Amino acid sequence: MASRSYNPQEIEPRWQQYWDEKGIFQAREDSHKPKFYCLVMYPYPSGTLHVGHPLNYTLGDAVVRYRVKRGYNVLSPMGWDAFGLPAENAAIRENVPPAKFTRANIERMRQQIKRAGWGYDWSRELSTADPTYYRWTQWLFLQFYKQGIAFRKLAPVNWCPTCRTVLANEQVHSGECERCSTPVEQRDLEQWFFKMSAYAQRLLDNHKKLKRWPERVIRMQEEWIGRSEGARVDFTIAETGEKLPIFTTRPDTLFGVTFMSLAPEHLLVEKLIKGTNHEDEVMQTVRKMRQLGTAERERVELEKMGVDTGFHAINPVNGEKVPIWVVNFVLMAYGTGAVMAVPAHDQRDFEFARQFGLPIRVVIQPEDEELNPDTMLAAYVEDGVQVNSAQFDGMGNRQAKQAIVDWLAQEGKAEAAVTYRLRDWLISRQRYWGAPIPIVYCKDCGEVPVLEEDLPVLLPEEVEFKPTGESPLASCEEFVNITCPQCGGAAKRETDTMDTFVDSSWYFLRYCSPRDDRQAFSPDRVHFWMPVDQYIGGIEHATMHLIYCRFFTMVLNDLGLLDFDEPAQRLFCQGMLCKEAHYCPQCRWIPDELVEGDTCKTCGSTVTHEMAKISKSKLNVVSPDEIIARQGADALRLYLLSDAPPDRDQVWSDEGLAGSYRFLMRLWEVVETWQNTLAEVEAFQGPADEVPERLRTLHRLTHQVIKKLTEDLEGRFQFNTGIARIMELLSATRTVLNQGELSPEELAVVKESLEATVQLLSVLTPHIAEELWVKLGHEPSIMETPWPEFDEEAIQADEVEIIVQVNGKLRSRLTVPRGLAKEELESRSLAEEHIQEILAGKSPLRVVVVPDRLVNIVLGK
Ligand code: ANZ
Ligand code: ZN
Repeated sequence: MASRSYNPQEIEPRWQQYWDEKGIFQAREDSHKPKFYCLVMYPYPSGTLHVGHPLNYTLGDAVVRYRVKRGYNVLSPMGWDAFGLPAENAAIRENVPPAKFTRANIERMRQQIKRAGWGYDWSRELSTADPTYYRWTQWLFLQFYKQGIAFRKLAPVNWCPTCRTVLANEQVHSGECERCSTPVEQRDLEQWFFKMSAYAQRLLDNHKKLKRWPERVIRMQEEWIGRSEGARVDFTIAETGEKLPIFTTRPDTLFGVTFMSLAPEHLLVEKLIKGTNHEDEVMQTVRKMRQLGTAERERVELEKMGVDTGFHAINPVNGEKVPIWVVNFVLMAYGTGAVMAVPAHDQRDFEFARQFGLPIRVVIQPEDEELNPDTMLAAYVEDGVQVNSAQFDGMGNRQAKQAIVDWLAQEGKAEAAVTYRLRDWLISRQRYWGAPIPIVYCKDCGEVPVLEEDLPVLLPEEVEFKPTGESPLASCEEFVNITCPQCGGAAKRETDTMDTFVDSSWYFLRYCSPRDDRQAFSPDRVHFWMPVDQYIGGIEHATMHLIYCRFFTMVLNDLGLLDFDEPAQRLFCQGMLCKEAHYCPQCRWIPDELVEGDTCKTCGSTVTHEMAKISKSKLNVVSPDEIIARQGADALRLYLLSDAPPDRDQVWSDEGLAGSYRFLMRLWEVVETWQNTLAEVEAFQGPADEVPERLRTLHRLTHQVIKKLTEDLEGRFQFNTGIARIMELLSATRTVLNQGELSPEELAVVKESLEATVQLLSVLTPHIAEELWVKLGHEPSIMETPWPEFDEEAIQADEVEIIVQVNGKLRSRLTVPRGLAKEELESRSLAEEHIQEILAGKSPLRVVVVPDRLVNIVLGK
């Protein structure tokens, strides 16, 4: 038979079609087999695969194929996170309806995904923008609404006074409207929320159930949830007698308070200064402060602004009156929006006090130096001893925290309190391309939920996308005007749509029964498949999505709709792919092709290079399509997994990709060259001690590599080192083959190694593996053959390390052949140099020998 060369373009589509026809990845529910649900984060249908996807999906595919071979019922679904801003922007820019734009993108990306050969059960495909899906997103909203978990309240939004519209955060550029450059204001509007703050503690407590989530993700979530222990302390406004509660983590510094700080949005601000003669002046500054968003105001480098209200607060510990200021670094959404300022012990307060000439009073002294408020260069934030603190003087400050709160609590002026950074989830978007919030407003009945049987609230497709800045839904009369479900009177629909993160908070449940038109998810199917056994996605989702979907699962558990409260057993987050990007001062970011050395080919300017996360904006993208067309999907997959541990960021290298391709060619050639010779023997299957002497090493290596890959696929995911070992195994096999003159017994062992190589690769580079499996004389599909088992006996090195003790103390180690006789072990130990020194000519009383483990030499006194 003429030798054929490796041609991925020919073999890959053929095997993809074969798997498809055989239904290899169709989920089955066989009650005699264990189940495995492998979920990869579904893509946003932007039009082309993002470079992050191939790594994510290749990892998932390896796990899926491994479980299929292990005989599990495997669920491996794929779908589309189809709502969102880019489709809406394309509609405005190019005048294509978002639905059409999205559908076309899905078609294209489905083809791309299929061509990469990742195995999915396409019969379960879903799109969140499909009414058959968002009907249930709306239904879930109604369940949340009934329980008070979905609710409406005033919240600040970005408001452009010129366009008279709400802006998304993305539409605000350095504090200005992207359309008209008017400074954006923060305005309070009625918005929809999910009560996620009520789940803050449970989200933290449940971390103990997530033992198989990356440590890094748990840390990030803890930070995001941001639990702080401290106290709520009530100050009193001197002029009005009103209470002014604050949250502090440092009640030990209460005697050091020299002023109070209010957030610019604090309700008291306007109330206090209304009608005073400095109202206008103060409000002007306050309005300026309100313009900045939360994130900007939290930055340490923020330029501090403040204004004195002229009012005072009474400190409950000593009755002292301190001025009340409004400052830009206090956030309304944290604690109570009011802060007791202690410049001596808080850096921001310190800087503020210095800037505005406010007093600084030290109340905690370090052990080894005396702080002087006039000469201090920074706040003292460490522990120390209380001073200027009345009866608490001399107490350690940690102890004082508790003591001061206890003392104030007796008079009802304070109580221990816990605060979280985690906010309620603002889910309403003043946007078109999302699931409409199923609520109507009736002038008689008020806020009324849409009846469940009237779902879905369909998103009208034929709407006008004129760039007025107003949401197209609000101007769509047929959508807005409706009759009230309660009284039949005239009513108006809510025109806000839901955040797309709501869609992705439950898609994994829908995959269990994606065509069910009677319920969001079938309890039986969910019972069978959930929780997800392995979730795989990018580290950029460590907080938002991975907290939202946990929150959803908990709420559904509380509603009795799920009997578990965490969505995924095991999580793996892959790192990001980076590549050199080039910047030309004239042409800005330019692609590789337009660079020669340090020169821009277009304009001749000197170019600078930078390693950056692969992104369209920096023109450093690599196209999976082109690579697959050139070197094939298998080479791409192998490269992505072989380059670095997949949880780290990796740097793209064309050279690395070429190396993976060469490896596959080499493997192909070995099988091509030797298939006839090997056809004459059966692969070796016997016990390790029947392996011909000359092939012991190869046999051992084979089983070591099987073990390594098995552990990676069971969840360790260190595929880069696993692949290195597979490569090592192939070279060892070639070396043996090239030595020639192998007996049939020896050939059998070679065949075992080569078949193992192909078997291991069947989950990493599945197309070539299928093809070579047939060449090695088997029926397809390799996917229907079991994963190779490793033989522990064979893995054990033929040599063992023996511990040599003298009077029970470790004195030396020896490496000897496994199974060495007792007498021989004893004499070798006694002859060892170091032991000879210790013996110093004496002969031992006794020698205890445990073969393959230790020798203990007992010496007399
Ligand atoms: C007085 C004090 C003295 C504070 C001191 C700190 C040091 P974490 O740990 O992040 O929870 N704070 C309270 N509410 C705030 C708000 N809405 N905006 C900005 N800052 C606020 O931070 C808690 C501390 O942040 C609180 O403890 C309060 O300042 C401030 F030597 O109270 B502290
Ligand atoms: Zn009504």
